[in-house]
Amino acid sequence: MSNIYGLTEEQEMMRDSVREFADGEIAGIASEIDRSEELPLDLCKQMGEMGLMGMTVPEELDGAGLDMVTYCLAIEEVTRASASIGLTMAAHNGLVVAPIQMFGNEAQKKKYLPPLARGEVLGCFCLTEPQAGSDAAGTQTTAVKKGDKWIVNGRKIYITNGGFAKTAVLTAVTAPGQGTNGISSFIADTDHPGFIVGTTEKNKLGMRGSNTVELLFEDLEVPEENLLGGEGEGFKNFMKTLDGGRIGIGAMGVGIGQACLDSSVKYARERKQFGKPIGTFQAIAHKIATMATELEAARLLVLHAARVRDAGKPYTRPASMCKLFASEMSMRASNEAIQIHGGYGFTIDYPVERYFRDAKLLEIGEGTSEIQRHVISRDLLNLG
Ligand code: COS
Repeated sequence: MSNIYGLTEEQEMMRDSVREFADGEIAGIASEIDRSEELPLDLCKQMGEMGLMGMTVPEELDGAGLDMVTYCLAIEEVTRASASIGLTMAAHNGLVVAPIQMFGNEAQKKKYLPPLARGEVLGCFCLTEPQAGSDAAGTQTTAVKKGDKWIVNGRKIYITNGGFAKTAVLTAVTAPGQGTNGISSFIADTDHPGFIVGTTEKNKLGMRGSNTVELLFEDLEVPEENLLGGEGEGFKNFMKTLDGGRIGIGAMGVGIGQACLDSSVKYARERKQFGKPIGTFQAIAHKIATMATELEAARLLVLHAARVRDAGKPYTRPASMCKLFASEMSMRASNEAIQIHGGYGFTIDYPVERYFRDAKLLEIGEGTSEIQRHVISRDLLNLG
């Protein structure tokens, strides 16, 4: 197909090579990754070698030096094969590499970005706490300055990559009583004493191959030079990080949507009932038409948000819009994909039940659909 999305030759080439990699190396083991609930770390390393773990990091820091549009194309392709691997990649790039790149000083970037970008180490983003989910400012983790160190205490939950990460970015209250301005962000080495990996979530509804853990910080020592951004800027830094992350989640929605469409078209052409392929029945054909149309709309919203960001313009609203629409689209698409597959779709013999389970997380992680509607509407209404 000719280039209908206004992509550059370089963007198309990268998309095609990630597609080939995802089809060849990930798609065949996606179901096994889901069933075993184990993140294949060697695959992450391989992805690092391909430049997928530091996509927007400059080449001089061992990254691929690519733009947000290319990043989204890659996330889509990887997620189409396995959403668990797509999430691992999105959390690493969008929530760990990105804030260090955006808010880190030169020394921090030089120290932390190259190994992350090469995929030698994984990163995790530590925001969510038992009392701080949608209310991200409800953080109870504290960091107290003692000499040339910050002493961090607290508990984080649902942390993607947390069980394997070597580099963590985290938020903690440094000035109690000052609301969001009293929260700072830090880079922590996970092999320091006091960084404790707690319970690993098992039997999640979906994204079973992605690693989700509880983390405990018990007098974790963070050197003062690891403050990320200025003191009291942590909440805003993490909000800006999530704006970018949400574009990545939108791209994941497109990946799952595409997988649903591919499976549904194939099945509707092959499966015969009443002596004809079921795709000849309007009830099925129209489901596929709706799925394809909504998928295309989501893809364009994601590309738009990525382009706004690449252009250096404010992207909070387009990011939330693409995340909201693409995640809900992927939920509808996977629901309809199962319906098209009938009883077969309800079993693990076909991948559509996995798409359905994985899609649900996209409506929750990196801000629920309710939070996205809140962000979009308050930006429009401007009522304070
Ligand atoms: N970019 C830059 N600054 C931002 C921002 C953004 N996207 N969002 C908020 N801020 C700033 C505000 O401008 C405000 O600054 P001032 O104090 O200078 O006025 C400050 O941060 C506090 O913002 P706000 O008052 O909006 O904070 P709230 O406590 O009302 O929280 C929401 C806002 C609900 C949007 C936020 O908590 C949120 O996104 N929650 C969802 C969290 C989430 O996605 N978690 C998933 C983590 S899983 S990886």
